[in-house]
Amino acid sequence: MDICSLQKLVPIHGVLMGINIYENWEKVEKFQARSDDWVIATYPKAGTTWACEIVDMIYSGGDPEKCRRDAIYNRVPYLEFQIPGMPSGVEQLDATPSPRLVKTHLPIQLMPNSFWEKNSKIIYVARNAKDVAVSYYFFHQIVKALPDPGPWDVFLDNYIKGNVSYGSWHDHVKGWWEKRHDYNILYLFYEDLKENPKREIRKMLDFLEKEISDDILEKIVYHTSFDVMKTNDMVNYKTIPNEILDQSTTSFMRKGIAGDWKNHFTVAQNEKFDEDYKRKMSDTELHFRTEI
Ligand code: PPS
Repeated sequence: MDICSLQKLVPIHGVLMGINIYENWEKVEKFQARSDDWVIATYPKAGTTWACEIVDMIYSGGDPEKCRRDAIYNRVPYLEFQIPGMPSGVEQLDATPSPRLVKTHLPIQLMPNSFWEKNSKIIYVARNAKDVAVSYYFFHQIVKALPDPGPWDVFLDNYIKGNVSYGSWHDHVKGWWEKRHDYNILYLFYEDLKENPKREIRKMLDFLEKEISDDILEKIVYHTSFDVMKTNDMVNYKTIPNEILDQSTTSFMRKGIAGDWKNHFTVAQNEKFDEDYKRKMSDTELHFRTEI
């Protein structure tokens, strides 16, 4: 299979997604959620892997050895994942005994209905739009199944317009925010997790109805810190072959900070971004910090 043939984006109910996901959409739509599924939902690059590792540490009672049982993409299968020749996310999840951990980047309106029917617990993590833009740009350079991002200026323009995989960041974060009280959703922010991981992990524990000692909580904070995760091959995606994810120019675990956008946005780009942002976010109370 030529991985570059997967780079085409096609709208699914108006949201751009990889052609591979589009062609297998029916299987995702019909996915059978279970009431004891724990789901981590995000717009790409919002701290998904971080949240997945935290949740698996909670699931494993704070034992890092248990979390080394497999790579993160097998411990927390990616619901809509679909690359020919590899098991799809749906296949992986169908074969996983309960309780399962599930990763998804789907906007809320595209979530399979069974998640609402089963009232599964969903942790949504949102990250400020500017840091996501930068992280997503570098990610496009290393993932062979994503379209060539072109120069930063071009990518940023496409990102602002929602012409990227998973569509508009604004619609994604607002969509999940607006429905957070209608379903079993805990809405968290990357910047808060960065500022005070202990406090935010406590919120996860309360939401998941898990009690652990302070010692174990400290262990989870340490094991899921950026520096530790960067060198942990079970989470840094180094186990993925170069033909799919080539980390020779930039790492998946790249910087892991809030505010890196300042090193990449020009003054003009920032002004244009802010003007557009103000308009698109004028109808929500949702507030993001672009630095901490
Ligand atoms: S993906 O591909 O959409 O699932 O990517 P995702 O995991 O959502 O996002 C990757 C970014 O998250 C950063 N990251 C972390 N930051 C802080 N602490 C920890 N532990 C951590 N783990 C991952 C990762 O470095 C990517 O952000 P950037 O800004 O590119 O460094």
